Amino acid sequence: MASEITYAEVKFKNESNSLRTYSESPAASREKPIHHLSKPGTLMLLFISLMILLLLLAITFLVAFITYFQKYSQVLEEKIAKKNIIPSELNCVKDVSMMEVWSCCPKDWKPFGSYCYLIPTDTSSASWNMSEEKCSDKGAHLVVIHSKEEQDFITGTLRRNAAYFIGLWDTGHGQWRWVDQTPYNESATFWHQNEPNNDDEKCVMINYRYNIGWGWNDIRCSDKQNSICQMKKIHL
Ligand code: MMA
Ligand code: CA
Repeated sequence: MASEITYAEVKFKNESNSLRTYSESPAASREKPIHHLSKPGTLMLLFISLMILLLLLAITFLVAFITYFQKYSQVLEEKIAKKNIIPSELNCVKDVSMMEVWSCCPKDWKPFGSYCYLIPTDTSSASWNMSEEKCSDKGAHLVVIHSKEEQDFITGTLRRNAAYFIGLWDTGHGQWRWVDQTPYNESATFWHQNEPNNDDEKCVMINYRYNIGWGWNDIRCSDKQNSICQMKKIHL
């Protein structure tokens, strides 16, 4: 029994001894990684690498920012240029309803009410989308017809054997919309009899039907037709 206790004491001593020996051994101390970091040369190298990395990052960001800014200002400039389309020549009249104000339309455009109209004299047909784009390039849009008087004025200037796209299109199934966001008013529409008649015909033209007169017909947007552009009068 007594010899058993002695063995336990010896074992305990041995363990604590071996621990102490390990921590104090010079070989173990050399293995500690913290010893390497404390060298001033290594620290400096790490610092320089970090600085170079940061510099590279900053340069990358700067280049990306400059590229983005240049692209953005180019898009902005184009937008402004498109908005400020100034016609080279204007025809103006003194507006009786507005004192000291001149109401102007670009040369070759016809004035009526508060709008100017470009009626094609030659046959230059294009799809509905292309026609709207051509108007938009002139600072205008495909014609929006607000009243019978306006429709009569326009048709009075058109050729009976031609057809002309107007600024009306179908956004769904009979969801008619004007290009300038004027609300579609059923009571001021001038469809030919039995038109619109086809859900695949999503764009609208105006044409003359023999013995009937002028009216609207829905046709395919890819069809090529003449077109009428319209813009608000310019006040000077
Ligand atoms: C007919 C008539 C119109 C239709 C066109 C398509 C000539 O008119 O059915 O409603 O839009 O054909 O070409
Ligand atoms: Ca039709």
